[in-house]
Amino acid sequence: MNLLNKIKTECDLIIRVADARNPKTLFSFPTTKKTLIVFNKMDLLTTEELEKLRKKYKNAIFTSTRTRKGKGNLLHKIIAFANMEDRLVRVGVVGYPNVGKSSLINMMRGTRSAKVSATPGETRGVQWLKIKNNIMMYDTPGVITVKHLSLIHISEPTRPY
Ligand SMILES: Nc1nc2c(ncn2[C@@H]2O[C@H](COP(=O)(O)OP(=O)(O)OP(=O)(O)O)[C@@H](O)[C@H]2O)c(=O)[nH]1
Ligand SMILES: [Mg+2]
Repeated sequence: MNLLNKIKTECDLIIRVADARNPKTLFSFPTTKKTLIVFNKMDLLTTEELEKLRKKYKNAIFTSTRTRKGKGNLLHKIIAFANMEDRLVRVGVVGYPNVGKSSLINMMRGTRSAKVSATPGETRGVQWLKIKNNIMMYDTPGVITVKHLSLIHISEPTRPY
């Protein structure tokens, strides 16, 4: 089973992460599971750019793992979901390479457990990390699709995930 299908099967809640500077990095992820959209790296946006994005994506959560903005909001939404389910819930974090998936998980946990790097493709394997007693988060490698290849300039050959 490929990784995205595995996430769809195993996770109860899916977090789709994109780089706020480039909303096109939000790839479609059709699933019947509850999904949250996160635009990370909001610290790199001007106030005007942020306002525009907020208007366009009214239900999205805006975060910065640098300034920790949006942490409470995202955590609140995850906890609210977990409390409703009243059992251990698994949260899958998906997105293109380098958008800040591992950084987000570290921010939610409050510790640096997931490896972060400026180099896309840092996260190789997949790992479960506990963020609360009843919440596990699934850190995954960035997913590279054909659409993504047209969005970024890649100087090195890219491994397929
Ligand atoms: N300015 C800024 N940089 C960030 C933010 N979040 C992450 N970064 C940086 O973005 C780079 C990638 O972060 P990662 O957390 O490794 O991204 P990832 O999505 O897990 O990447 P892969 O595992 O390679 O798919 C690192 O250099 C981080 O320090 C943010 O909110 N603001
Ligand atoms: Mg990572």
